[in-house]
Amino acid sequence: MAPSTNNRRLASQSMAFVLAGGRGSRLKELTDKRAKPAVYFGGKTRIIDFALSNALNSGIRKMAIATQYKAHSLIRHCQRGWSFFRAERNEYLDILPASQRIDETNWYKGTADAVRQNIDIVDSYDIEYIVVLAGDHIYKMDYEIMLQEHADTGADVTVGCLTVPLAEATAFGVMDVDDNGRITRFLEKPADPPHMPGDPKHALASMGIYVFRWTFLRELLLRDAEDAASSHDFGHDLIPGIVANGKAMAHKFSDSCVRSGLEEEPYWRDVGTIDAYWQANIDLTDFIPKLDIYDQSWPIWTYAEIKPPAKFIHDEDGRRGAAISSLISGDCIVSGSEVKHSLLFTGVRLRSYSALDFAVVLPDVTVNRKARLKNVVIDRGVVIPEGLVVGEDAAEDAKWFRRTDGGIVLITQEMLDRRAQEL
Ligand code: ADQ
Ligand code: ADP
Repeated sequence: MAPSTNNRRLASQSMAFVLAGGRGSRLKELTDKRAKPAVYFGGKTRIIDFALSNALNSGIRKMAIATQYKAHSLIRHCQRGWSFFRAERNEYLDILPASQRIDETNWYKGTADAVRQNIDIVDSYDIEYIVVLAGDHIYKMDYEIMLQEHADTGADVTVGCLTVPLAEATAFGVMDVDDNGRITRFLEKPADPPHMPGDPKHALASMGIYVFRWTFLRELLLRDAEDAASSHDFGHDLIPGIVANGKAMAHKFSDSCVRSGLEEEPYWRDVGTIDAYWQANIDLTDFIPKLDIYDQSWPIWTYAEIKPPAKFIHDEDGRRGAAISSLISGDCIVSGSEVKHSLLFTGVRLRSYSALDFAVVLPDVTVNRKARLKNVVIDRGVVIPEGLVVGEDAAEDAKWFRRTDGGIVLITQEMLDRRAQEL
């Protein structure tokens, strides 16, 4: 169980600054129209809802979201879903699009610059601590525990970290820590990452989340802005600088999970590739998923329209419409068709004789008669033509759609339109 609200002393003096400007280009066409934090995840929610819900459930009531790349879908979602903060209660949620603050040509140059360009807004929140978060990870975490650790150790920065396989560590900030948890070396995305002592298969990686005292970070940002050699990025510039000249501490996600009791096994996913995105969604269909989205003590908040319930019906020929080992959201209609090991977002319609197997189907998709789709991700609003078969012939799939090396097929409307024109 999470600590009770009267223990949330530090969270109430803190803000969450959520970095949500990155594209997430490895998600390919899924992020052609929307930034990665706005990508749908888990049936009803979007990726950014996890960071925002963590902050809210941790007791943080002041939040800012920095956006940049293809921000419209993200901004619309945050305005609709996260607009319940009330200034009268000293609660704030500000959406901070790049290029509209200091002058109209000044985009955020890096993650630290995204905070620096909004110093005046952070000042106005009158906070002691700032929790810098990435808007593009799936996990549950109680930031009060990290804040307490930060205050107890008197660190200049506390960096959230976890253990990752050495082979994947090149995509992360990788660190060495001493016996007290102090970071002694920090390498951003090293080509040849160092492994953990006594564990040649793993590295200690940054989660890209940081706690600072605001007065400390504020000064650091102003100094960094004057530094012509800096790329104004937390991972490249600020964190290595503090490791060299100040006191940087590591906060272990696994310890945090044990202390908060939120997850039995630490669960954190980047979902940065189509394979990882598909897998993390499909994992939710497991008998006991590693990520518990049903935990009432740590709800994942989102924007959701009020929709009618999901419906399963026999078609006119008397064929059963059924789903098993699947998550089916509101306003889905499964008619004379079969759904297995799949996750259907809101408003998906399945017509007779169609079948889905290991499918992640984004909102408002229609699957027409006799389509059979396996190991797929289907983008929002796609209309699957009658009789389309995907997941049985790799060469045919790769001809029209984006097929990953892992054998997952992403289907968008643009791909289907091209196919229809050329056939
Ligand atoms: P990356 O995630 O690769 O590494 P980055 O691309 O800078 O770093 O993205 C960090 C976050 O900031 C993302 O949520 C992204 O959406 C956002 N972002 C990127 N550019 C932005 C901009 N100009 N304005 C606003 N937001 C922006 C980071 C750390 C690593 C760490 C990994 C963990 O640098 O040390 O290991 O996160 O995933
Ligand atoms: P969401 O990401 O909310 O599911 P869509 O997939 O419908 O939204 O679209 C992604 C983004 O692209 C949205 O911000 C939407 O406003 C924008 N968009 C969609 N279609 C068009 C279009 N034809 N012209 C311009 N913008 C569009």
